[in-house]
Parts: sequence; structure tokens; C-alpha cells
Amino acid sequence: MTMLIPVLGDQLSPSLASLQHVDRSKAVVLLMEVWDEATYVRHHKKKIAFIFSAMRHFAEKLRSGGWSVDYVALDDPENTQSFTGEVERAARKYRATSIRTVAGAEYRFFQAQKTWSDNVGIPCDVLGDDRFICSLEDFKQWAKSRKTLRMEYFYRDMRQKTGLLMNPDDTPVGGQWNFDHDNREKPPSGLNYPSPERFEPDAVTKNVLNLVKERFGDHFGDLEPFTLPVTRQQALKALEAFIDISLPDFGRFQDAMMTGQDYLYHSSLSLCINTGLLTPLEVCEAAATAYENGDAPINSVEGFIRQIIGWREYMRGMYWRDMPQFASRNALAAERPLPDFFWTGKTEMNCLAQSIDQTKREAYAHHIQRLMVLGNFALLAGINPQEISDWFLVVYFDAFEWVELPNVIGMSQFADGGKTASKPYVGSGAYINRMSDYCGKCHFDVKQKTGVKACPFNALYWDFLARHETRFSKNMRMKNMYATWSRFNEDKRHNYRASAAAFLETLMPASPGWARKS
Ligand code: FAD
Ligand code: DLZ
Ligand code: SF4
Repeated sequence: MTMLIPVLGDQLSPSLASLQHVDRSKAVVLLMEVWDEATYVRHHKKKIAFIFSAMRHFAEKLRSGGWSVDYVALDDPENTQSFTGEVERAARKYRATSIRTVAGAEYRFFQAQKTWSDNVGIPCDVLGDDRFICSLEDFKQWAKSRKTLRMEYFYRDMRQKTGLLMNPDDTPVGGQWNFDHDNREKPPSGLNYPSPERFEPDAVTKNVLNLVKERFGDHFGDLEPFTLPVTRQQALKALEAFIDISLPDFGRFQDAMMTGQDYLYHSSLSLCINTGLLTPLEVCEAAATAYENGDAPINSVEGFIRQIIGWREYMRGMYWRDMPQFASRNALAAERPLPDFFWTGKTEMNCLAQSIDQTKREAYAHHIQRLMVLGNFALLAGINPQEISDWFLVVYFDAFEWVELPNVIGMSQFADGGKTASKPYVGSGAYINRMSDYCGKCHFDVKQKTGVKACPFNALYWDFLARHETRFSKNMRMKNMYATWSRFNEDKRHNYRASAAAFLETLMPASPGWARKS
């Protein structure tokens, strides 16, 4: 009577449902490094190294906790290099009589998981992933009872459900649900920025780095220096450092972008949370405690908690609600191919060059760089949403389809026609200039509106609004933009549109094969 417990690379939590209430003497935990998963998109080298190293460390931890663990390394000669193949092989090897597993977070994988029972010919119990705060069933019910879905209302329910930042009388701490109006500052010059807690690679990680160098050398991004947390213990240290050092200023500088400051006051904990090294609830509880102890202000703590119990959970709910159609949505009929510079970083637009360069080095960019520089550009330029989504899925260390896709297709590209966001997130050069120091060192002039030296965001912004006037001019949240557009005379409109067209002509499409094997 052996139970086989497959654990995936984003399920590295001691609290994982499949590992609870099991007789360890009658179970084998299976962890698998498989080529199919590591290459279905050509993930950033750092992301692969992080996952493999975190998996190997987790396997060790389980072994020392008395579990029997079968760890299939990528270069194991018997490795069939697919999840289903490895589950079948392990089931035969251990004469397993049942499989117990936690539902995969991604649609693609969950479909495969459902075939395991039939393929192997033994019962397979697929458990819900209770590391999320809102179950998929609860999200469905919440969504069903509403005409329009807005994250803010979902978030308030999550605050009540978790009790985070709630008074005993069920009112929000600080008298408001949301303190975002305090969160739009650009840092003054001369500030001493914190850096996230980093960790020297140990022998396990060094082996993985060699493997990744050898097998994935042609994938996007820099492998080294590699200093990411790869164990729960390190992740807890990174969390503690964030809470002590960065959280107090997280709120006010949340939207800022500064050259040479890859992380600013952001936590960079997304990869630890998404892979299970930290649970979302414990991260939020640590932030709430900092507020209760007077160590961080409400605008920072509320803003931080909202990202996790609000946006993160909401995105997951939206993903499962709309898959598999979500992946191919293209409401704005955007068909321009992804420009080459997304992979090479070679562009004279400094905001894009900086954001892409740090993405290549760190496999990280913070939210506003993703949304208001990279995503904004793709949306304004009419880049095909599936191409830009693939790019995002490849390049970030925290990119798993369930969270990447709704953020890109839904929030950033408006390709779901407004199911996720109530208006498109677009901005001209003025927004980027206000929130960053990028424009001062740019080849283009952010103040010029049209012509070859003008910041391309300016003409692209008006060109986008003009292209989609029928769809957006009635949107209440875009009323002011269209009022301004309607005051422009014909010549001005023509100049904006001609300038945008001339700029778009200069974009070189990326060669195929960067994101998926051609
Ligand atoms: P912090 O700023 O410190 O925020 C704290 C935490 O809140 C994050 O660690 C994350 O868990 C959560 N969070 C914040 N915003 C979001 C959001 N919009 N959706 C879900 N969780 C959120 N996040 C991913 O985890 N994976 C992705 O692949 C991903 N792709 C994105 C693509 C685009 C176009 C955009 C606009 C956003 C994307 N995000 C993604 C959301 C967000 O940008 C990242 O979670 C964040 O930048 C991670 O850095 P951090 O840990 O320093 O976050
Ligand atoms: C991202 C990733 C990569 C690159 N490789 C593996 C792997 O070899 N084995 C594994 O178990 N998980 C990997 N992962 C994480 C998976 O993509 C993630 O666990 C699934 O997509 C589940 O939805
Ligand atoms: Fe970006 Fe325009 Fe500023 Fe250059 S001028 S950094 S292109 S916003």
C-alpha cells in the first residue's frame, strides 16, 4: 500500500495539503525536474536555477523530516522528461496503490494532472490548493453574485475574511479601506536605498548553476550573480529584512522608478510566495504586526497587504474563471509583432532600455515598470497580446501562467475587453517623467510632442486613443482624455497620428524562437 505524492516546483510548502495527515512510512514523495516544463517556454536562466535549487533543498528538508523522497534530476538517464511520464514511472517503480496531489496552479498542467488516474490505473486524489486565501469555488460564488467585478470590493471581502487590518467592529483600521492617494511620491535625490536580503549559493545551488549553464545557456537572461533565497529559512530572512527595512517606505515610493535601483522599496518576495517558500497569509501577518507595533505606517502596510490578498488572489480567480479562452483574448485586435528590443534591450527609449536591462540581469522588474513602461508601450504600440504575454512569462522569476496571464492579457493589455481592468492602463511620457528619473538621460525629449526627437510615448498615447475612440470615449474614467483630444484641431491630430505611424515603422520584429522553440 504505497501512496505516491507528486510535488511540483511551485508547491514547496511544508503545509502543502497533500503532505498532511499521511503515514510517512507508506508514502513516497516525488519531485521531478523535467525538460518539457523547463522549455515549454524558454524561461529566464535565473528562474530555472531558482526552481531547481529550491526543489532540491525542499527534497532534503522532507528527507530530514522522515519522508521517503524520489528526486528525479534533469540529467537522470531514466528521466522521461515529462510530468506524466515520471508519475507513471514512479507509480510502477514503487507499486503505488494511490496518488495524492495538490491541483496544479496552471490550466495546462491541471489538464494533464486529471489524466494521471487513467494513465496509471490507480485512484488519484487531486486536492484543492489551500495556500490561497480564497478558494476557486468561493471566487466563483463571489463573481456570480455581481454584475461587474472590481478588485476593490473583492479585496474588502478578503480583509473581512482574514481579519487583516480590521477593527473588532468590522471597520477597516485607519478608517479607510485604501490609502493609495498617499502612495504616489517620487524619492528625493540622495536617498539611501535598501537592497533586498541576498544569499551566497551553497553546494546544491552551485551544482544547479552548472546544470543551467550547460543545458539552458541559450535562454534569455543572466544566470549570475545568483543570490536568490532558495530555502524557506532564507525566504523568512528575506521577509524579515523587508519588513524591518523597506516596508515603512514601501507605500509612498511604490510607483517610483529610479535608475540603478532595481528593487527600491519593493519586497521581491513574489517568487518565494508563488513557489510556496512563504505563504501569502504569513507575509501579510508580518506586515500587519509591523503596523500594530508602530514600525510601519498604515499607507505602506495597507498597500502591501492589498497587493497580496487583493490583487494576487483576484488575478488567480479571474484566470480560472476565464481559462482556456483567456489565453487567446485580443479584444483590441492588436497584431503588431513583438519588437526585437524586448529581447536585446537595444532601444534609444531609456525607460524601456533600463527596464529591459534589469529584467535581463535580475529576472525582476517592479510593478510600475511592468505596467506603465513595458506593458504601456506594448498596449500603445498595438503589440499582439499573446506575443507580449509570452515575453512576460519567459523573463520574470515569478512568472507562472496563473498570475502572469491575467496581469498581462487582462490588466496590462486590456485584451479581455475590460473584465479585469475598468480602463486601459495607458500613459504618455509625462507620466513616466513624473514617476522616474529616466527621461533626463534619454535620447528623446519628453517635452516634445511630435517629430523625430519627441518622446514616442506622447504620439503613441494619442494615436491609441484615436484608434480606439469608439470603444473608450464613453468610458467615464476616460472622459477627460477624450475631452482634451476633441479640443485638438485637425492639424494637431494629424501630426500626432503621423508621428506615431512614423515611429511604429521603425520597430524591428523579434526573430522567432526567443520565447518558444521555433
Ligand atoms: P511587491 O511590490 O513587493 O508586492 C508585494 C506582493 O504583492 C508581490 O510579491 C506579489 O505577490 C503581490 N502582487 C503585487 N501586485 C500583484 C499583481 N498585480 N498580481 C498578483 N500579485 C501581485 N506577478 C507575479 O507574481 N508573476 C507574474 O508573472 C507577474 N506578471 C506581471 C505582469 C504585468 C504586466 C504586471 C503589470 C504585473 C505582473 N505581476 C506579476 C504583478 C507584480 O508586478 C509582481 O507581483 C511584483 O512586481 C513582484 O515584485 P515584488 O515581490 O517586489 O512585489
Ligand atoms: C517553472 C518550472 C520549471 C522551469 N521547471 C519545473 C520542473 O522541472 N519541475 C517542476 O515540478 N516544476 C517546474 N516548474 C514549476 C512549474 O511550472 C509549476 O509547478 C507548474 O506549472 C504547475 O502549475
Ligand atoms: Fe521613456 Fe520618453 Fe522618457 Fe525617453 S523621454 S525615458 S522614451 S518616457
